[in-house]
Amino acid sequence: MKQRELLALFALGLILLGLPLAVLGYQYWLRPALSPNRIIDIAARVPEQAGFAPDAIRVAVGETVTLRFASMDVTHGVAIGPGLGVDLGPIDPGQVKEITLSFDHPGIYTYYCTTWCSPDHWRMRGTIQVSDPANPDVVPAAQPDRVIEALIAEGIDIDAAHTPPAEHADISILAFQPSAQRGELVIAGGLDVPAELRDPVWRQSHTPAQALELLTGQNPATSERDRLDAIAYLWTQDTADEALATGKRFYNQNCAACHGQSGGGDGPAAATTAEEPVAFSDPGYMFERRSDVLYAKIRRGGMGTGMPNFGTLFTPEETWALVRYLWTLTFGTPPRTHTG
Ligand code: HEC
Ligand SMILES: [Cu+2]
Repeated sequence: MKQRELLALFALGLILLGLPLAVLGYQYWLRPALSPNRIIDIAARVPEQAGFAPDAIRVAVGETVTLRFASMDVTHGVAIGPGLGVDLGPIDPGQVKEITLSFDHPGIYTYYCTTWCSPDHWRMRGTIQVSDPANPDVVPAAQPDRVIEALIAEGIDIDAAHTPPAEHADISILAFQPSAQRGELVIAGGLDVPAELRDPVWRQSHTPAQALELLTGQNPATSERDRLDAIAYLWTQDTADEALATGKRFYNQNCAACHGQSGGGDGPAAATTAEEPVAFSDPGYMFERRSDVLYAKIRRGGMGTGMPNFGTLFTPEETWALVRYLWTLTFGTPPRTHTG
């Protein structure tokens, strides 16, 4: 009897141990041995415990690699940018997710966590250096950003701390929530819109407050509400649905934890930052903002404020999509009544 029990226990032990061993053996020995391409295993832990390991990998142009992400502690999420559109979604503890890809050009890409896993979550990033096999030692240079260069040439200090909204804004603006929806009707009703305000390039480098001044000069008899609504419309109208959807997806994944889902500056992680996250839903604050400066801040981050830099995660186009989405948090979604 005793012996049979022991035997049964032994058999059970073999099964309990053997199954995971077989899985591991397949994953880390058989599968790599059979795989036609290189498999790179990347362990994901909260940044306080080293984040991604490894946090830098090198790939040659044209090489096909499989990146295999395993979560070792809590639920993480993995996306790779800029501009690759790779999003593996959440990865639960013990789970493994992989992507097989290759790169056509030398460059630097970033894999990053998309789930708020810890207070240092946004530091959870790793780089993929794609180099030319002919010149493997040449580190691909970052492209200069023309928008940021133009701001610097203009003498704007992107790294300057922003002025708190209360000291800044026009009280009349704060008392009222401008609406893009109503603004369209105001403009359709015959408001005289100065040419600059119709120009997307001008709007990009000017604040709604500056636009309001021009609009008021041209339409002194119109009510201030109508003028504010018109600005709200102008600042959101040329956002294509597609860009808006991209901006929203990126925002909810990467920004809402601090800035709040609807832009109130009140996300669950807002309390962890050195400075208070900006409230994009506050028109009084946003009336004093320029789109190109918002763009630059997103790409470069705010030194010491707790605002991360996102320039290595998003393309310039993706960053603009984010800026456009921010304006809809202020002014609402533009009406979509036109077809062609
Ligand atoms: C870890 C928290 C955190 C996350 C995540 C975060 N931000 Fe911020 N953000 C801040 C803080 C704090 C500030 C305030 C910095 C300051 O005082 O100028 C800020 C400032 C900004 C500003 C500058 C506003 C201005 O007027 O100067 C922009 C634009 C911005 N964030 C956009 C974003 C976007 C877009 C994302 C996501 C892609 C994002 N933020 C993610 C914390 C965060
Ligand atoms: Cu994370």
